[in-house]
Amino acid sequence: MKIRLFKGDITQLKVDAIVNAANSTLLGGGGVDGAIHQAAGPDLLEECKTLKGCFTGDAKITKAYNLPCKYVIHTVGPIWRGGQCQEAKLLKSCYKNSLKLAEEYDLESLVFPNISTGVYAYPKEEAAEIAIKTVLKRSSKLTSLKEITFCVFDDTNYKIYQERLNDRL
Ligand code: AR6
Repeated sequence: MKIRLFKGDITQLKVDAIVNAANSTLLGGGGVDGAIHQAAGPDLLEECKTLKGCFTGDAKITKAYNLPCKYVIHTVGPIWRGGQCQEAKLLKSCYKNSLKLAEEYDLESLVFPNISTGVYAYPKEEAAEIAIKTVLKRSSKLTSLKEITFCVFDDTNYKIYQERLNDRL
Protein backbone atom coordinates (compact mmCIF):
# COMPACT_ATOMS: atom_id res chain seq x y z
CA MET A 1 0.00 0.00 0.00
CA LYS A 2 1.38 3.35 -1.05
CA ILE A 3 0.48 6.24 1.28
CA ARG A 4 0.82 9.75 -0.09
CA LEU A 5 0.46 13.28 1.22
CA PHE A 6 -0.74 16.00 -1.17
CA LYS A 7 -1.21 19.67 -0.36
CA GLY A 8 -3.71 21.44 -2.56
CA ASP A 9 -7.11 21.21 -4.21
CA ILE A 10 -8.61 17.72 -4.16
CA THR A 11 -10.68 18.43 -7.27
CA GLN A 12 -7.52 18.45 -9.41
CA LEU A 13 -6.57 14.85 -8.67
CA LYS A 14 -6.83 12.20 -11.35
CA VAL A 15 -7.49 9.15 -9.20
CA ASP A 16 -10.20 6.50 -9.02
CA ALA A 17 -12.12 8.32 -6.28
CA ILE A 18 -11.97 11.38 -4.11
CA VAL A 19 -13.83 11.56 -0.81
CA ASN A 20 -16.15 14.48 -0.15
CA ALA A 21 -16.68 15.89 3.36
CA ALA A 22 -20.38 16.46 2.83
CA ASN A 23 -23.36 17.17 5.08
CA SER A 24 -26.28 14.81 5.69
CA THR A 25 -28.43 16.30 2.91
CA LEU A 26 -25.74 15.51 0.30
CA LEU A 27 -27.01 18.56 -1.53
CA GLY A 28 -23.80 20.57 -1.43
CA GLY A 29 -22.37 23.23 0.84
CA GLY A 30 -19.16 25.19 1.35
CA GLY A 31 -15.55 24.09 1.82
CA VAL A 32 -14.39 20.99 0.00
CA ASP A 33 -18.02 20.02 -0.71
CA GLY A 34 -18.59 23.30 -2.52
CA ALA A 35 -15.36 22.95 -4.49
CA ILE A 36 -16.27 19.40 -5.56
CA HIS A 37 -19.77 20.35 -6.72
CA GLN A 38 -18.43 23.43 -8.48
CA ALA A 39 -15.85 21.41 -10.40
CA ALA A 40 -18.09 18.41 -11.10
CA GLY A 41 -20.94 20.48 -12.51
CA PRO A 42 -24.72 20.34 -11.92
CA ASP A 43 -25.13 16.66 -12.85
CA LEU A 44 -23.47 15.72 -9.56
CA LEU A 45 -26.20 17.50 -7.61
CA GLU A 46 -28.85 15.73 -9.70
CA GLU A 47 -27.39 12.32 -8.80
CA CYS A 48 -26.99 13.34 -5.15
CA LYS A 49 -30.69 14.23 -5.02
CA THR A 50 -31.54 10.59 -5.78
CA LEU A 51 -29.52 9.35 -2.75
CA LYS A 52 -31.92 10.78 -0.15
CA GLY A 53 -29.19 11.97 2.19
CA CYS A 54 -26.62 10.16 4.30
CA PHE A 55 -26.24 9.58 8.04
CA THR A 56 -23.22 10.92 9.89
CA GLY A 57 -20.42 8.36 9.65
CA ASP A 58 -21.88 6.71 6.53
CA ALA A 59 -20.72 7.03 2.93
CA LYS A 60 -22.36 6.94 -0.51
CA ILE A 61 -20.81 6.89 -3.96
CA THR A 62 -21.60 8.80 -7.17
CA LYS A 63 -20.03 9.35 -10.54
CA ALA A 64 -17.66 12.31 -10.83
CA TYR A 65 -18.94 14.07 -13.97
CA ASN A 66 -16.56 16.90 -14.96
CA LEU A 67 -13.97 16.02 -12.31
CA PRO A 68 -10.81 14.23 -13.46
CA CYS A 69 -11.44 11.34 -11.04
CA LYS A 70 -13.93 8.51 -11.74
CA TYR A 71 -16.05 8.54 -8.58
CA VAL A 72 -16.88 10.71 -5.58
CA ILE A 73 -17.43 9.02 -2.23
CA HIS A 74 -19.56 11.33 -0.10
CA THR A 75 -19.20 10.89 3.64
CA VAL A 76 -20.64 12.94 6.48
CA GLY A 77 -18.26 13.78 9.29
CA PRO A 78 -19.42 14.62 12.82
CA ILE A 79 -19.81 18.21 13.97
CA TRP A 80 -17.41 18.78 16.90
CA ARG A 81 -19.47 19.26 20.07
CA GLY A 82 -16.71 18.96 22.66
CA GLY A 83 -15.83 15.31 22.20
CA GLN A 84 -18.50 13.59 24.30
CA CYS A 85 -20.99 13.01 21.48
CA GLN A 86 -19.35 10.02 19.77
CA GLU A 87 -17.39 12.31 17.47
CA ALA A 88 -14.32 10.02 17.39
CA LYS A 89 -16.37 6.92 16.64
CA LEU A 90 -18.30 8.70 13.89
CA LEU A 91 -15.16 10.17 12.30
CA LYS A 92 -13.56 6.72 12.30
CA SER A 93 -16.70 5.37 10.59
CA CYS A 94 -16.32 7.92 7.79
CA TYR A 95 -12.88 6.53 6.93
CA LYS A 96 -13.92 2.88 7.39
CA ASN A 97 -17.07 3.17 5.29
CA SER A 98 -15.29 5.12 2.54
CA LEU A 99 -12.60 2.42 2.32
CA LYS A 100 -15.30 -0.26 2.25
CA LEU A 101 -17.10 1.42 -0.66
CA ALA A 102 -13.86 1.89 -2.58
CA GLU A 103 -13.11 -1.81 -2.23
CA GLU A 104 -16.65 -2.77 -3.26
CA TYR A 105 -16.12 -0.77 -6.45
CA ASP A 106 -12.70 -2.32 -6.99
CA LEU A 107 -10.93 1.03 -6.90
CA GLU A 108 -7.15 1.28 -6.81
CA SER A 109 -6.58 4.87 -5.74
CA LEU A 110 -8.45 6.98 -3.20
CA VAL A 111 -7.96 10.47 -1.75
CA PHE A 112 -9.25 11.68 1.60
CA PRO A 113 -9.64 15.33 2.59
CA ASN A 114 -9.34 16.25 6.28
CA ILE A 115 -12.95 15.36 7.11
CA SER A 116 -14.68 17.52 9.77
CA THR A 117 -11.68 19.81 10.33
CA GLY A 118 -13.17 22.86 8.57
CA VAL A 119 -16.73 24.05 9.14
CA TYR A 120 -17.37 21.10 11.51
CA ALA A 121 -14.50 22.27 13.77
CA TYR A 122 -13.01 18.90 14.76
CA PRO A 123 -9.60 19.53 16.41
CA LYS A 124 -7.03 18.93 13.69
CA GLU A 125 -4.51 16.86 15.68
CA GLU A 126 -7.17 14.50 16.92
CA ALA A 127 -8.81 14.20 13.52
CA ALA A 128 -5.46 13.41 11.87
CA GLU A 129 -4.73 10.77 14.48
CA ILE A 130 -8.04 9.03 13.71
CA ALA A 131 -7.67 9.38 9.93
CA ILE A 132 -4.15 7.95 9.81
CA LYS A 133 -4.72 5.21 12.38
CA THR A 134 -7.92 4.01 10.72
CA VAL A 135 -6.41 3.91 7.23
CA LEU A 136 -3.10 2.32 8.25
CA LYS A 137 -4.78 -0.27 10.43
CA ARG A 138 -6.82 -1.48 7.49
CA SER A 139 -4.18 -1.09 4.81
CA SER A 140 -2.93 -4.68 5.03
CA LYS A 141 -6.44 -6.08 4.59
CA LEU A 142 -7.35 -3.99 1.54
CA THR A 143 -7.26 -5.85 -1.76
CA SER A 144 -8.15 -3.50 -4.63
CA LEU A 145 -6.75 -0.29 -3.13
CA LYS A 146 -3.09 0.26 -3.96
CA GLU A 147 -2.68 3.95 -3.17
CA ILE A 148 -4.28 6.19 -0.56
CA THR A 149 -3.60 9.91 -0.48
CA PHE A 150 -4.28 12.32 2.37
CA CYS A 151 -5.09 15.67 0.79
CA VAL A 152 -4.37 18.61 3.10
CA PHE A 153 -5.40 22.13 2.26
CA ASP A 154 -4.03 24.31 5.05
CA ASP A 155 -0.53 24.65 6.53
CA THR A 156 -1.56 23.38 9.96
CA ASN A 157 -2.89 20.08 8.62
CA TYR A 158 0.09 19.81 6.30
CA LYS A 159 2.51 20.01 9.25
CA ILE A 160 0.45 17.59 11.33
CA TYR A 161 0.26 14.98 8.57
CA GLN A 162 3.89 15.40 7.58
CA GLU A 163 5.02 14.72 11.13
CA ARG A 164 2.68 11.80 11.68
CA LEU A 165 3.30 10.15 8.31
CA ASN A 166 7.00 10.86 8.29
CA ASP A 167 8.21 7.26 8.10
CA ARG A 168 5.34 6.06 5.87
CA LEU A 169 5.87 8.41 2.91
N1 AR6 B 1 -9.46 20.56 -1.54
C1 AR6 B 1 -9.03 19.90 -0.45
N2 AR6 B 1 -9.36 20.23 0.81
C2 AR6 B 1 -10.17 21.31 0.97
C3 AR6 B 1 -10.67 22.06 -0.12
C4 AR6 B 1 -10.28 21.64 -1.43
N3 AR6 B 1 -10.69 22.28 -2.52
N4 AR6 B 1 -11.43 23.07 0.37
C5 AR6 B 1 -11.41 22.94 1.72
N5 AR6 B 1 -10.64 21.91 2.09
P1 AR6 B 1 -14.83 21.47 5.22
P2 AR6 B 1 -16.14 19.74 7.22
C6 AR6 B 1 -10.33 21.39 3.43
O1 AR6 B 1 -15.28 22.69 5.91
O2 AR6 B 1 -15.38 20.38 8.31
C7 AR6 B 1 -19.51 21.92 4.00
O3 AR6 B 1 -20.27 23.07 3.90
C8 AR6 B 1 -10.48 22.33 4.60
O4 AR6 B 1 -9.35 23.17 4.73
O5 AR6 B 1 -14.89 21.42 3.75
O6 AR6 B 1 -16.24 18.24 7.18
C9 AR6 B 1 -20.36 20.64 3.95
O7 AR6 B 1 -21.48 20.78 3.10
C10 AR6 B 1 -10.58 21.36 5.76
O8 AR6 B 1 -9.30 20.95 6.22
O9 AR6 B 1 -15.64 20.15 5.73
C11 AR6 B 1 -20.77 20.47 5.37
O10 AR6 B 1 -21.90 21.25 5.69
C12 AR6 B 1 -11.27 20.13 5.15
O11 AR6 B 1 -11.23 20.35 3.74
C13 AR6 B 1 -19.57 20.98 6.15
O12 AR6 B 1 -18.91 21.90 5.27
C14 AR6 B 1 -12.70 19.93 5.58
O13 AR6 B 1 -13.33 21.20 5.71
C15 AR6 B 1 -18.61 19.86 6.45
O14 AR6 B 1 -17.59 20.35 7.27
